[in-house]
Amino acid sequence: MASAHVSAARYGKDNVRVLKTDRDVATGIHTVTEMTVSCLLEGDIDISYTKGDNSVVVATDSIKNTIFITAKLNPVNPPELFAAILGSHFIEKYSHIHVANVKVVTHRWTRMEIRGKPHPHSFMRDGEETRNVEARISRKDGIAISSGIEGLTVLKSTGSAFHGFVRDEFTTLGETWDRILSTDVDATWTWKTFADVKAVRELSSKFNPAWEEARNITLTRFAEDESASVQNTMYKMCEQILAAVPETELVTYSLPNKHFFELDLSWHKGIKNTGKDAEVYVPQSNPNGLIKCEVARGPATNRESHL
Ligand code: AZA
Repeated sequence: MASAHVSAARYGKDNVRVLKTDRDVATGIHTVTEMTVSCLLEGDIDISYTKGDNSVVVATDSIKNTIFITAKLNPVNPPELFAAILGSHFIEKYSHIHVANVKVVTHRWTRMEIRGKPHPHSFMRDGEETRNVEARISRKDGIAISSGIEGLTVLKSTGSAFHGFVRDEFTTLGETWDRILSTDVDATWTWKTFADVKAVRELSSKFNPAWEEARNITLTRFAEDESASVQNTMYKMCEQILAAVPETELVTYSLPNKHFFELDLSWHKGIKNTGKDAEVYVPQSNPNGLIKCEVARGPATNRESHL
């Protein structure tokens, strides 16, 4: 057998679904948080792969149990703090575990408005958008957290152009000064590294406003920008989030360009349905453009990309 070694390994439980209720007895107002959690551990675990020695393995079932117990004993909101508490547990309890990679996907349960008033205990799923947190809790490197939004689907029916691009023998796309723009927003903002869970706790009050700010900036920019391209609009969003949340150092967006093709209907009685007369479009499911960017605070450096 050729000489080989484990050059990287991590394991744990993925897709752990948790719902936590918070019941305010005084007011009768309930809050619900539904999350899908992943927790993958790294450390001195090579012998479980190379020798079948399970003495170093914290079973994935125990990792799942720990997620439930941690959710019971701690706040799950903000998810950044929950992720940090969960990951820190593993490196504190097991001396041979050096890193925990925690992902928390929080699903939307928006409080219902009933008869014009927020209902104390009824909620609705208003879209597939999620609030995501990815945390790497490391004995050596501290706690790296990035927060994000995924699956926020938006569309604008004007205020978007795309012209001046390369024209050569491969080009069929026409220039446009007015088109439909639609995308599923996937955005992340990365926080300055935290020394430990105490440092995360100290910044705890910033995480929810940052998510609100990033979501608001995304929607407002999308709606109000006279877009020259997806590239240009997303860059403006990144810049604005970095300015609004000084504790962040990096923002990324990944935006599919969901195309809506104009349809020539002139074959039917000369009907006009293109250019300024376009009303009926054909939504395309694929292929789609995919535009990504990462914007870092300060001048350019040779840092590794997160895309
Ligand atoms: N960016 C856009 O905004 N629209 C496009 C592109 C692009 O790179 N390519 N085709 N259409």
